[in-house]
Amino acid sequence: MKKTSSLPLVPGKVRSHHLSPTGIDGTTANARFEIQVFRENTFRVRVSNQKAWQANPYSVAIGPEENCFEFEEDADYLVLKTSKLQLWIGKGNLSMVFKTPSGEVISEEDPDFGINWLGTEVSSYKKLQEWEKFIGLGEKNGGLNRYGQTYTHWNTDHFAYGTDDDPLYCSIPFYMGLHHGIAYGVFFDNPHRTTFNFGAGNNRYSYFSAEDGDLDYYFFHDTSLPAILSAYTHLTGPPPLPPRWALGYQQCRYSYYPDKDVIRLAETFRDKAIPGDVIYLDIHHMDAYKVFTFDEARFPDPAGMIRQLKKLGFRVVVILDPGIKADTSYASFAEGSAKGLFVSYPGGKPYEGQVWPGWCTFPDFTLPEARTWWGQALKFYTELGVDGFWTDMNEPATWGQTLPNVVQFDFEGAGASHRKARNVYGMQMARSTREGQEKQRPDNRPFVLTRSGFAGVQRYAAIWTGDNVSSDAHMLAGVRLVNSLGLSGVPFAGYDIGGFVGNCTPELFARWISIAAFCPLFRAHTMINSHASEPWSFGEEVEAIARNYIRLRYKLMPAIYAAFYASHTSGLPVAKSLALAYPFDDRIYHGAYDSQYLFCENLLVVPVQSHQSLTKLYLPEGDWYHLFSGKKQSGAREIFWECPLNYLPVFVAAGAIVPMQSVTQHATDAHDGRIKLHIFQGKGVWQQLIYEDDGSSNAYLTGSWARRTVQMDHDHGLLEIGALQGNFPSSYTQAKIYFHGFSDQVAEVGGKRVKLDVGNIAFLDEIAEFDPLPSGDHDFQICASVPNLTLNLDASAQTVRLKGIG
Ligand code: NBV
Repeated sequence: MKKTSSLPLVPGKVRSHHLSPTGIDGTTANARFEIQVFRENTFRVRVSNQKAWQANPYSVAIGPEENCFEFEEDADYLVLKTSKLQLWIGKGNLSMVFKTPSGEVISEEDPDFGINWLGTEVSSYKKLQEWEKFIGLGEKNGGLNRYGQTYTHWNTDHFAYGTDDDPLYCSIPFYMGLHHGIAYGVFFDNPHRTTFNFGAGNNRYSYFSAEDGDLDYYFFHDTSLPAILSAYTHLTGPPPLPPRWALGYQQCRYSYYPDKDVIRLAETFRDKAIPGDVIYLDIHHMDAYKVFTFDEARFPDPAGMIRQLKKLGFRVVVILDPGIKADTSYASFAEGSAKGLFVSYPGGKPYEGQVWPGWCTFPDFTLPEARTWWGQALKFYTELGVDGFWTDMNEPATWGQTLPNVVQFDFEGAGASHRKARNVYGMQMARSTREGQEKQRPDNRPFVLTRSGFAGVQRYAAIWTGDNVSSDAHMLAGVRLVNSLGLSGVPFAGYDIGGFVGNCTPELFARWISIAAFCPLFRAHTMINSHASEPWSFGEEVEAIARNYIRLRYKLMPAIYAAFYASHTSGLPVAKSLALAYPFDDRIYHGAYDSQYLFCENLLVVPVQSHQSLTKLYLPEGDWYHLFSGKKQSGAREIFWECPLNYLPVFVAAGAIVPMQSVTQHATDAHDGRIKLHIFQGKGVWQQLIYEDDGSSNAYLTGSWARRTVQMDHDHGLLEIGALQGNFPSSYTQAKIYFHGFSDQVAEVGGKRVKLDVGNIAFLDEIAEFDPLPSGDHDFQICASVPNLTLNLDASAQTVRLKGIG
């Protein structure tokens, strides 16, 4: 006979239900449930076998809308319908079946044990659909398609992780599924340790489980993958626009000191005409690793040093570790103890764990008073002129150990053990750091770079992928991690260029920095005692390559800034996995191509390894121009492409408009007043936003910006530079328009015929040949004979006609 005790508990028959303006709630034989219709494309499902709900107060930023659904009932189902999504709830066992408005099944739970409990563990088992693919899930290693894999969310300090290791530092329990031309999203809003199985070790189910808490998930469906991702980001809060300087090149190392070395570092960038914006101070800036202190011997005058750096156009970002040295003579410890702000054992004794300073206590960032206290303490740094913060070790990390599960957290008054609070701790540290900056420097946009996070972390911080290793495999894994974070609501993300652990080779650094020039967060970093990772640390050839790509990054700043602004409004990433644009093209999921991505919408970046000089790549449908040579290629095919160390394969979608400007030495430095519009001949109508604001304050939130839409109607040969909108003065007084792939020689501007100029364009400078290399060793690529035109800009709209002008 079967032992019934091994069987899972299931909800059982629906016993009652009750309709409200936001959804339906009710009871079953063994559980209670609530369905909320948040938006037409966003439904929330909550089921529990406990008396009280155990909501996560941290991730969701909006509430449900009222009256946006219809309700129907028959003998077997309770049905909620909107114009985008239907949910059929089986009355027999509360199994959830999601359908499109026309009745196709999107996702269905097993009717017998779709929702079940094994002890405190709660799960949802959904039938695998034929050829179903799964993407996203935040900072997770592995390929783009997560089918056949299983993943755990449990924020972990994973020094020198392997490129298949799981879990890492950050948990975002949101994924998207695809099958039969249908896409959907699932966000499991439960902060406990969770597991996602996408058909690993079984051929029937994808399922997700939490070791405790509610089954509390959001289901999204819309007509496109970007609409689904936008709905998720809308739910968990839009990413704010970063300060413009944070989009420039950032230099880090563990650690730069003393102060004169930091100044010399900044001066070297300027002397070598290598643009740069940020220098980081890692843990050696502190006195005995005590946060909110400076080591007085290494940094006798931090304010003076920061002033000098600012004159050179550099900002300082300092590291913040959560561990507070347990030492009664240390003011932060004494204050935090007196106010009861540290996480503690049951009974109230503060928990102590070992980190840099020795035994430490940890602020309870789930306690509002502790967040406020921490935010006020940041004054120490902001008054010295520090512009940003880097929240490290916030998994929280205690020398590779995990905290005892009995340790208690406030959890906004609800109380939670470490089991429930761990995954949100880092995000709350980032939040408190952001909110502190907002208080201390209300006129400046905050910048926080965090290692740990949870769903919704994009509201507070950028993420970097922790302690990676100097290897080709890590370089490519980092690209996929950043793309996956982008598929999970976090647009501002990056990896340590050159690798944190180990010694980078010259070739690897050259390749890594070339790829990273197209990464939302552009930061080099390396470990103590490892080979330096400044752009000039690997010899003249690598320095020239690094300079070229860093300069290209700054030339692309109008495209990058517009992409971040678009991301702030849409929640879509700046580095886009090809899945967002070509979700049903099977070839983009192929292991050889699944690191390829789109940067700023229309630049197709193909990451290649350091030793490769030839690569096979996949061009999706449409035509593509090779950025550096202007050569046109047709898409929907795999091609071989040469990739010498100084030329990363980058292509532009035919039709696109790529806005650029002159090189500057830092992101807020004045350019030459010209916006350069590179238009790549194609089909149909393409648009590009030019977005400007002060780059540093929050005035953009109340309309202080300058915007223009540039539109190219390729079929009619009509370019329209839209009128300037907004009340911020534009910095561009001229537009230089480059027509790539066009054979036109004349244009009509404002009713007048104008002869187009013709010239060569090099997006990268020629690399000098260094001894003992033979002359001509380095390829030099140009876009030859590109017709172009210069226009003076004022606030009004202008039209350039290329076709039919006789
Ligand atoms: O603060 C030192 C390092 C930091 O440089 C690195 O980026 C973090 O991921 N930190 C980890 C502490 C541990 C390093 C072994």
